[in-house]
Amino acid sequence: MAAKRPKETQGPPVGRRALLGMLGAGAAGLAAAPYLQHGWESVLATASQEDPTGLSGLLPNPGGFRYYSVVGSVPRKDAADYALTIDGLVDRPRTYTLADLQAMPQTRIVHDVQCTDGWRVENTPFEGVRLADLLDAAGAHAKGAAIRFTCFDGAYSESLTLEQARRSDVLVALNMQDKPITYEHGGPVRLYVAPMYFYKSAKWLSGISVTETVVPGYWEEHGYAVDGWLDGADKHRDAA
Ligand SMILES: Nc1nc2c(c(=O)[nH]1)N[C@H]1C(S)=C(S)[C@@H](COP(=O)(O)O)O[C@H]1N2
Ligand SMILES: [Mo]
Repeated sequence: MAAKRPKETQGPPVGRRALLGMLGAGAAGLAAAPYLQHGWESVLATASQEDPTGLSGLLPNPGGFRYYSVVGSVPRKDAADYALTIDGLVDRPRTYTLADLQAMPQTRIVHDVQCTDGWRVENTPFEGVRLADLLDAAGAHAKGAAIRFTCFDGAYSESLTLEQARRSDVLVALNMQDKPITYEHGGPVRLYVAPMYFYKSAKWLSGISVTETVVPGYWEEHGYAVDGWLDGADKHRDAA
């Protein structure tokens, strides 16, 4: 599968698969637990990580998706307690409820989803608020050049440059496959960065912070490319 993961080889030599392999190699067993519990489909997911041939990626699984989480348990949030905070280098920091986000103009994008593990789900609809609209409402400062995303799983994070974040194909998504995003897929709200590998699309999104420089996200600290462009992505597409 290494051939399908060119982005990973551009960073430091420790990719996700190597990290998982090392952590799983014995002494670090306890520390490894949250990593190895990569998702609810634990049998499939574990098979994928331990299968150097990548053949397990060909196993049938519902809808073609794997469920990924870097922690073993994630709180559930709904309209009653979900909150998305926008802060950092902005004029108007704000916290949005789910209802606030639902009341904003919605954009629907249909694009292929692609994970660096080799699986892909073609023509997947996502729908939600353009991140650009939220950034406009917040009024990013001139020295703000990047965005840091945080999640209510308490562990995952992601980043985009401000230019990338303003693209019209980057959503704070409320729907996936024309239904409210399920808990397993990162609901009620996840990021969706259509032109990049799916690791950029942070699940269980709870924080959007404008920063002066890019702060590498969770997998990027372990060797993933900060710019997760898919092959063939139009990197210079105009912002919204
Ligand atoms: N909070 C959080 N977001 C995440 C991840 C994660 O582990 N935690 N995994 C990423 C990776 S590597 C992929 S491929 C997709 C998987 O999304 P899915 O579980 O909805 O299929 O979520 C991305 N966003
Ligand atoms: Mo992924």
